[in-house]
Amino acid sequence: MRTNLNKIQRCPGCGNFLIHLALKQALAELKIPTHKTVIVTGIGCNSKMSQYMEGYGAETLHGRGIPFATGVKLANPDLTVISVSGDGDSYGIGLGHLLHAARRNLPFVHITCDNENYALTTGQASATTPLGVKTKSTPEGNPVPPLHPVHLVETAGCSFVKSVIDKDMKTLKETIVQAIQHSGFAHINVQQACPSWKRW
Ligand SMILES: Cc1ncc(C[n+]2csc(CCOP(=O)(O)OP(=O)(O)O)c2C)c(N)n1
Ligand code: SF4
Repeated sequence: MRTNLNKIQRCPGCGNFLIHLALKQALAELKIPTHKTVIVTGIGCNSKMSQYMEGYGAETLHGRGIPFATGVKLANPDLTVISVSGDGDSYGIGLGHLLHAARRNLPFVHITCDNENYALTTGQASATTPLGVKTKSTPEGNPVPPLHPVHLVETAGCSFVKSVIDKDMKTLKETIVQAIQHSGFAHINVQQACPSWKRW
């Protein structure tokens, strides 16, 4: 259980501040005690969320947060398990885990902080980077169309999947509350600001 929180390190204007706050507000509204909460993250800018919140948390491997969260939920179904990762993690290296979590329908929440790039590694194109956009890895414009995460996860059988913008804090907090209360797997794609790399 983490009680000594590290100094939060994010760029000014990062949407992860808003997602983090909305998650804290949702857990507070539902009165879920810290000893019943587990935040599981992959690796990425977003993934410090598990370090920056009171309670239990694990910063796992890039793309492997969902299997870790699955194990936690199976071992102790009484825990509220929130998995958080980036679009690079959720829709790239970890996509298989996301789709199988949707099929299995275990009751935990996965939040994707979708800033449309690999931010921690300094702004390469991801599976949600729009077509034609210039990034570090696509200097002449992204030649590959983005996938549509909500349709994809819905098609895999997920009965709760929503896309929300980070700056609409009220909707974001309410969506997280509904996702936690949902009886099966719930996925939230958050359109996240990344002023350092997402300049489109
Ligand atoms: C197996 C593995 N592959 C690659 C990396 C390098 N890596 C660390 S973070 C990251 C990208 C993170 O992007 P995203 O998941 O979108 O999160 P963000 O940083 O944008 O929040 C990569 C490729 C790694 N740590 N582990
Ligand atoms: S690089 Fe982007 S995602 Fe990472 S902390 Fe800075 S603004 Fe946030």
